[in-house]
Amino acid sequence: MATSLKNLSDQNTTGIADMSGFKFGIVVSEWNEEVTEALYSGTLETLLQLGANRENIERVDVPGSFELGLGAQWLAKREDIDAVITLGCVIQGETRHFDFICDACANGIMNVGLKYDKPVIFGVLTTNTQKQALDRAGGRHGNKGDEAAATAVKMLSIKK
Ligand code: DLZ
Repeated sequence: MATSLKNLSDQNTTGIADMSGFKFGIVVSEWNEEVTEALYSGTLETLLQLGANRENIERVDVPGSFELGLGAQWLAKREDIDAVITLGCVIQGETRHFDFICDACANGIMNVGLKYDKPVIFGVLTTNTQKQALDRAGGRHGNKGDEAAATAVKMLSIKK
């Protein structure tokens, strides 16, 4: 389903487990900072709303979305971290850079989750314009950060 048909902040979280004892790592890309900071705000707020403790949420910043996989690995390999959420925003430019960054970023993030057997969530917007990104970072299509947080919580609940 296209995001334009679904509000990213509308998540069904019925039946989720108690999150107070779980530790979350959040990796934030500095590129397109206005967008990624809005994603971070949504992620943090939603994790707290769903029962996570503030002291159990740790943030790591990386330069760009290409580096999200490695940042996620640094957190996922730690025994005390239960789930990692990656937040980034890649906007289409004039060259093929977009494709390479998106491919590497998505594959890197998925591989970390499979390698460490932990939820590693893809909270990355890949859009044609900055407006489309802002629409999905707290704008008219909700906030992908909310979706990413809810997904981490759902995956931990399933695993439990
Ligand atoms: C270089 C680059 C470009 C052109 N665009 C973006 C972008 O839209 N979003 C993003 O997160 N990062 C971008 N980057 C930076 C790359 O992710 C990466 O940090 C650099 O290529 C260095 O490895």
